[in-house]
Order: sequence, then C-alpha cells, then structure tokens
Amino acid sequence: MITNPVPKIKWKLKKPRASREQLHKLAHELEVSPILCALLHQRGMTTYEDMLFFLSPGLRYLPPLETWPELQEAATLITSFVSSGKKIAVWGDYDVDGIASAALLQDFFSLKGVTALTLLPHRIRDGYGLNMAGIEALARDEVKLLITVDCGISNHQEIARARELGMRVVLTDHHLPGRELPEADVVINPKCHDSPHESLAGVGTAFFLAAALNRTLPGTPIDVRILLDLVALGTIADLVPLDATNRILVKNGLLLLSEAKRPGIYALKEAAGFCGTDSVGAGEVGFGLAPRINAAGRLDDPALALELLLCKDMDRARRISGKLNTMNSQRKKTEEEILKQAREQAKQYPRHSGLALFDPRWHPGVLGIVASRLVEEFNRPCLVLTMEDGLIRGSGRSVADFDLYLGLLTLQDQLCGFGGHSQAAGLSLLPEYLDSLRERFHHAVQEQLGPNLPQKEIELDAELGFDALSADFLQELELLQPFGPQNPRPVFLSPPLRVLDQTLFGKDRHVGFVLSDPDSGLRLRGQFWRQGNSLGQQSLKGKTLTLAYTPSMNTYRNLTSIRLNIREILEIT
Ligand SMILES: [Mn+2]
Repeated sequence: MITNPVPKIKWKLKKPRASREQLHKLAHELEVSPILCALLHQRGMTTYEDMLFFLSPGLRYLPPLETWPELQEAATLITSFVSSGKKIAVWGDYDVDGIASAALLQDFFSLKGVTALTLLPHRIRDGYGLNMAGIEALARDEVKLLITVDCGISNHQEIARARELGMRVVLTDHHLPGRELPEADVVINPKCHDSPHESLAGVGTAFFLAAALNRTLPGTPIDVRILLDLVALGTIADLVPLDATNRILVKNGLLLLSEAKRPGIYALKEAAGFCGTDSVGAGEVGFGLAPRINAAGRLDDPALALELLLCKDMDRARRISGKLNTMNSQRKKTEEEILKQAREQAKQYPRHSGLALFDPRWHPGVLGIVASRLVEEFNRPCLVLTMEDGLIRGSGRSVADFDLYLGLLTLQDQLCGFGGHSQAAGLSLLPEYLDSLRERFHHAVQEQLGPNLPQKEIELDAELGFDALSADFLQELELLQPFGPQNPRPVFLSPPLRVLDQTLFGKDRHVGFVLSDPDSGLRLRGQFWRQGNSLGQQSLKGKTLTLAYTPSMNTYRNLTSIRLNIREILEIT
C-alpha cells in the first residue's frame, strides 16, 4: 500500500507587484489581458516599453556591434589573415553549443568564400577544450590563425604553445574565466570586460564575431540572420538564461528552425518525430533536436553532427540523422541503466544533503544527464562519477539554491580539476579522495543550505480558475515563449477541484483526471505525467485537490480542448 503518494512541497504564490489600475492601463495599451501584464510585471517588465520589447523582441533591439570593442579587434585581425591567404582553423566542442558554434563560423566563412579548417574534439579521446597534441598538429599543418569557439578560456598552456609555434589566436568562449585570461591575441567572452550580453552561449558569441567580420571581410556582406537557426539551437541546448539578447536571438532563430531551410535541420526534425516544416519552440528543440545532435559527441565523433548541420543534400542529411537517431536511442538505454544503478546507490545516503555517486563502469558521456535526472528525483545536488585513465571524473548538477561552483571551490584542495557554474560542473580527482569527497560534498551543501535536506519548492505565477482558461488566453500565453532558464512557463494555482474520475493511460504510466471547478461549474481533463506508479493504486475520486498546473490546448481527432498538465498536487482533502 502506498501511504503518501504526494510528497510535501513548499509552494509560494507570487504577488502582483503593480496595482490593478496600472495593469489595466498597460493591458489596454498593449492590447493584451491584464493577467498577461501581471505575469510580465512579475518577470521584471514594469514599463510599456519593457513589455513591448519582451512580447516582440525584434533584432533592431540588439545593441550596436561597437558596444563590444573586442569584436572589431578580432575582425580586423582575422580579415588580415584572410587577405594574405594564410591558413585558418576553427576549434569547437563536442556538445550542441560547441558544434553549432563551429558550424556557424564554417557556414559563414564558406558563404564568404573563405577556406577554414574546422576541428571538434572527441569527448573520450581528447576531452573538453584545446589539447597540446591538437595544437601541435595544427602547427605542422601550417595553420597560422586559430579561432576557438565555445572553449579556450581555461586553456592557458595550449594557447601559449600555439603562440610559441607561430600562431595567432582569437579566443571566443562564454565560460567563466579564471583570475587570469589566456595570452590569446584577442579574447571575446561575454563574461569579461563590460560585454552587453552577459548570458550569451558559445554560439551567440560566435554569431557576434561573424556579424563583425561581415563588415570587414572583402566582398559583399551576407545576411547573417540566416545563421540564427544555429544560434537558437546551441543557446537553447546550453541552458543559458533566455534574457535580453538571448531572447532576441532565440525567438528569431526559432522561426528559421521552423522553416527548416537547412536539409540537416529538416531531416533532424523528421527523425525526432516532427514534420520537416513543423513550427518548433524551445521545448521541441531542447527535448527533440538537441539530444540527437549531442548523441554523436556523447558516444562517438561529433563531426557527424557538424556534417549534418552543414549538409546541402537531403538524402545525405536523412542518412546522418538516421544514424544520430540510433545513437540517441543507444544513449537513452545506457542512461536508463546507469540511472537505475545510481538511484540504488543514492538510497544508501538518505541523510546526505549532497550526493556523490560512483561506478567505474559508467559511461562518461551520459553522466551529466543522469545527474540532472537524479537532482529532479532526489531534489539534492548530485555528482555522478566514473573512472577514466586512473582518475575519477564526472559531472555535477545542482538545485536552484546551491551554487555548485562555489561548493566545489571549497573542495579544490582534493580535486585535480573542476569547472562550470552554479548549476552544472565537471570535476576530476584521485581515487583515494572519493570517500572524503562524499562527506565533504554533503557538508559543502549544508554550509550553503543549512542542516535540513533541501525541500522541493514551487513558485506559482497566479491563481487561476477554470473560467479564466479561454482559447484566447492560452494563445496569449504563447507570447511569453520561448520558455527556458529565467523565463519558465507560467505555473498556476488551481482553486480546490473535485475529482470526478481517475484513469490510467499510456501503458499505465500516466494518470488522467476529470476535474470540476465548483465556483464556475466547469469541467476539464487533467494529466499527471509519469505518476502512474506512485498514484496508480490509489483512487482520488470524490476527493478535492489543489493543483499546480499549466494549461494547454489539446487537439485529438480534430477536436480541440483545454487540458491541465498537472505539475504537483499541493493538497488533498
Ligand atoms: Mn557552451
């Protein structure tokens, strides 16, 4: 018997920070509903101009290129190498952002008739970032200019070596720099200097470089907007905040991903179960397209994914995306197996506020995803580790309130290396420090979060009864897209609802409800995904529920209806 299918969740209802009159006035001016204005207000848009920008983030709002002086410096240097016909190489990374960054520059260069070599490191063979062997190979190949994308900011030695071997280096990266910058000729990093675009991903950074180069390279400038599909892809996959600049780039890039003029994107959408020209949002990219591109670099060679993005031939594109699809299924299987084992291990540490899990057999390519899944399940920061070349290596993911990077900083005396940010990081250590890491990581979490286990917490945007859920309102909510970090899909608090019926569906994995809102007398269906196991045995028919939910339009056999996607059951009475 299951005694408590609903874990206790802390929840908080956001309060409107503007008066009713203010919201009604803004709503009237913008021709949207006051509820939408309240949502915008809570997300930090307080004036008419802010709200208008958010609702229609046109490219005209991008700050001029001159506000980022390093761009011009880099463009001038690269242009001089192009003009003198010297060999240029672009070095990317094996994840979606790194592959999209490399694809973007390669595409831009070929549109401008410039030849450049493109390299992506192999995750298992080479590891992340630049490496000495690769740098020396470039020198033997007589490369005179190296451009890094989405990597390089922590490769001081490799960059020094490149310079020693006679190369000039333009470093573009968005990862947090250490105390000192590498000795590259130009460093373009949105987190350095006074960049107006702090949250850019690697591919967004590469896009700005291309835009600057477009002005300095000889010949007719191209329309760089056609590169925004790649920008959207990498930016969404890298889970950077979709604020200001990223919102503009992603919202416009999604339109291109929807059109899918690139055969690679068209074929990839088909492989992910969409039609080639289906309209896609951040969700479809994050859960459908990005994992398939990532699969190449996780399990094998990322070059295949790069080829797909740049491929001009539909048959070839379909063949590659078929391969990526198979790899992605393989990746999912591996991930499920490791997750199962890691979950069992996690249960051995019920009182640990932070978990460090290890097995030497785990595949290094999926540790980050497994860590994310465990964080969701256990609501605690997790490190998932394996053995590689005699070292313990792995990935960590965190809960919102724990700064993982700062946490690892307090353990650095026993780490060989680590890097990342508040929510995700990578690390390596000597095997003899594993036990100590388990204890010290737990304490590092407690130090930031206090002695109790982190509790699941949910913030609700507004209380909304069934009478407010019209098709018009749901369409209006779509104006807040794309959703992602710092712009989550709004979650609403329901009034107390009566459960009229409860069923299982999708091989009993999901729970369906028929719910009635006593205030309005309206009935709607609700779906509680993946809760068949925990809730399936218990009937809530006849009970009253308070829910955290997101509404959506559901079309089935040409009939459109409004459904509730249940996020959490907050109360049962
Ligand atoms: Mn990146």
